[in-house]
Amino acid sequence: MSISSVAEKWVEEAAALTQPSRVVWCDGSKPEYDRLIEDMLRDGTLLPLNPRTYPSCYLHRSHPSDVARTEQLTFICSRDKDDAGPTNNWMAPAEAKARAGAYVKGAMKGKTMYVIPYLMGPVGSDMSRVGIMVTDSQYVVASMHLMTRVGAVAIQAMRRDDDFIAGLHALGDLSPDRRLILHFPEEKLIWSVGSGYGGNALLGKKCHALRLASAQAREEGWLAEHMLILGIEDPEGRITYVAAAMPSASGKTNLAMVISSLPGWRAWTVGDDIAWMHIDATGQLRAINPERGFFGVAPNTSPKTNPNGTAMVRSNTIFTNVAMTPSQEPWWEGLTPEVPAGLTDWQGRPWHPANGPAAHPNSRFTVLASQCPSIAPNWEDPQGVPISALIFGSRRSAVIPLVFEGFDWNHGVFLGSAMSTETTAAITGQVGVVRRDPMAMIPFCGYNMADYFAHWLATGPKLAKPPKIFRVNWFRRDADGKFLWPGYGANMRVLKWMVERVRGTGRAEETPIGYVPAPGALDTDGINVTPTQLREALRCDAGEWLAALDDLGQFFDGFGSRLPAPIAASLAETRRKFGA
Ligand code: OXD
Ligand code: MN
Repeated sequence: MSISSVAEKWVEEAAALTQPSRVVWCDGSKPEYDRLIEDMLRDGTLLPLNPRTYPSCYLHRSHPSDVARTEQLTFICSRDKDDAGPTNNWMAPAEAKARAGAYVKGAMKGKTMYVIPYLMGPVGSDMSRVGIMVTDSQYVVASMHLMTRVGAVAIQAMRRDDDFIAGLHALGDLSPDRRLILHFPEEKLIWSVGSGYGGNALLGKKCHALRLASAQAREEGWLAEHMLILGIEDPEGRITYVAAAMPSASGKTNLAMVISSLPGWRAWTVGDDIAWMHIDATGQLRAINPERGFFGVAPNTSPKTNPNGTAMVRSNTIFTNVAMTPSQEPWWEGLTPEVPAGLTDWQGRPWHPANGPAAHPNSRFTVLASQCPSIAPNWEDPQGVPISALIFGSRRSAVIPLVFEGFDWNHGVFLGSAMSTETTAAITGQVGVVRRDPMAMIPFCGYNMADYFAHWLATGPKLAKPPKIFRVNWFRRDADGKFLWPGYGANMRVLKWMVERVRGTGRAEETPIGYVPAPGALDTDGINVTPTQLREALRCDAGEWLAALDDLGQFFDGFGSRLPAPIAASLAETRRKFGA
């Protein structure tokens, strides 16, 4: 593997700072993965799972205070505070390096520093990008093997000597008091110290593929989004590709692998979390999945909610913070209707209901995408897949209808910018609190979100046929707190309506917030939804909306004069249509 001098120099600097006793360049090979697993089984970082029922599957238990992304310790370190914007934590680059420098200095003494050259995106794609991260965690190295393409493929994809995102990761003492997740967009640099978990530590994922990539995408004229990518095949075999943004732990992985309850329709998985979208020479938006695997939330993944997801984790999977049965099988809430006897909880204790759930609510599986039964045959096509529709979905018990369509590109961007959601266990903090989450990017936008809206608005006119933009909410409840829509396989009916809208055949009614399915346009044959429930799920209430728009207006005020005029205009126009 021949490596550029810029990369070599950066690795030397990282080693000088962290002072490991050994530096190992990773080649991404199977023997390398096997050696890492053996080492971790020996030192207890991994526990073996049942080799007969879960071959080559392992359980990792993280530090109990290191179980989710920590947004309050995550910073955008642009030179100018305004370039991070009001929705990001900001720290001046020099201060950030001084503070984190104290934690990383000598942090790898007596340890091995692994250098991981990784490729985000399919081999041979112009849309793929390279990262080089160093880490002292074998769990991170093994997970990066599953989540990215490691080794010479990455080095070979560099367009210039300095064409890589540099990532320094050190476990430190895992104390939240000495944890910082720092992004330096102007230097294409990430520093992460004090966490070994998920989005804090697997730097290819949130830090690179979303925070830094969103900034890089703005410079280079593409989009890096928190979106799944799905192919929808109709009974005639025609496939329509869509990308959908949804907040963490809100059913994105389930939707990406959905098994249709509509006869003749099926879904093909291209990606479950991140989409990089470029405009091709004909003006068509095309998407790749930059990742190689899935880092999915385990709880509530079951043969009922996600049969493909359950099948794909039966081998070659690293589980983190799930519970274990007496026969060494992984278990989490929702996997089986009955709780098995004799469980060991995620912290290794005999499970007792008084200690809360047996599996941590943000427990995860890490597995190669190729293991998913619904993986699209073309998921690694270097050209990506053509995107015909974009979906913004969030988790809201009230106000937001099951589905509606924006009037045009700019209005669709407004609908994305207006998104709010109820928080989940994917981040530390309170669960179920409504917060603003434009385009499901609030934790992941690497620059000022107002400029991000402007970048989206500027993308529309460059597209020959802009994708239609839809808003969905599977989570609306009735007055008794019951979900109005069954979700899961039934969501294919909503996707079918979108495909029909793309083709110009789907029937819709105009409302102040966009087009909703006309009566009878949504296919509910064979599912248990009454006409009253459907009407309630699709209802758009002027009073509720005006209150929501007031709240949105206050949020937008935080951007001051940087808020793009078309976004403010869409807000005013919606209020006017509601009679305000
Ligand atoms: C994730 C997240 O892990 O969004 O995908 O938190
Ligand atoms: Mn995510």
